[in-house]
Amino acid sequence: MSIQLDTTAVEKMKSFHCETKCTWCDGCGDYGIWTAIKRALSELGYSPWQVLLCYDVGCHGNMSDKLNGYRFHGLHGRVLPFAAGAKLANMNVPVIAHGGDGASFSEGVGHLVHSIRSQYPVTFILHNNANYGLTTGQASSLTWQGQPMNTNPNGMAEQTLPSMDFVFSLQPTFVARGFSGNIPQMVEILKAAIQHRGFAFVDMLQACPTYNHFATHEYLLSKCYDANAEGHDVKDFEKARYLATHNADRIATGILYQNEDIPNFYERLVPRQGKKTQAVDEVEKVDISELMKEFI
Ligand SMILES: Cc1ncc(C[n+]2csc(CCOP(=O)(O)OP(=O)(O)O)c2C)c(N)n1
Repeated sequence: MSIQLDTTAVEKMKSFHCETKCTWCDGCGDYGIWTAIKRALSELGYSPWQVLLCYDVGCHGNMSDKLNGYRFHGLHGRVLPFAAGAKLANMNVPVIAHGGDGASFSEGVGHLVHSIRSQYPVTFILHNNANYGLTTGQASSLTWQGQPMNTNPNGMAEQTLPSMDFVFSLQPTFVARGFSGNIPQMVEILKAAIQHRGFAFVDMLQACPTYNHFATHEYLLSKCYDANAEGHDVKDFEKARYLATHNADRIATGILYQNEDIPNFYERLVPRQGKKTQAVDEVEKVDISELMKEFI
């Protein structure tokens, strides 16, 4: 059997590739997510010069020099304000923001809350390895309670933050969950997320073979199933919330909730109504020398 390749998409995918040496550990889930993003953007027809990729600080953030595109590498927990601002300045550019579970559910959790309630039109990929990877296996709020970690050798005492229940409590318009071991599914999720009208929250469960010895690649492989293939209706909010939060026996993956009827933040901005230009096109040189005299 011969495999039919879309040569245009393959060439595009190569254009996203950087030769920078990968420093992720062998078996890190970031390799799979990295590949899926390249494929998703290529299959959507984008070239590197047409996209903005924003990274938080963390192991995942080291992707910033491994994937071509306009790139921004910010402060820990602060990727979303930058990504939202850039997107609102130029709505023609797809903006993908990456954050770790440490950054997104501790340092930067406030930004996540307001990004969802504001519906900034940004794709957010949560690199969910359930620990602070770059700082060598500290417990994060998504580490399993009781789990021994480098910072908590007797087991993490705090409750694990119910992240998906929390996200659903904020009335999101797009929630999906992928697994770093299933690249074709991640590609389909990312293509839908990038084209989503508002804020797209994508929980990517990822293996961290060095520090996460509980939700391992093998564990995730045995638990994850494709909810879309089982006929899940992505418009059913309550069912999606149930699937996202009941993970003891099986972990539902795929697009869990999608609502394209809610306007995003930009569409709600009264001063932008009817504008044919992007805010970035309207930047003007303004002489502020008179104003500055007030401070002398
Ligand atoms: C405000 C702030 N807090 C803490 C740090 C230290 N720090 C850098 S990376 C990191 C861990 C990142 O973990 P996570 O966000 O889960 O991403 P991962 O490395 O697992 O991909 C920490 C705590 C920092 N640089 N800035």
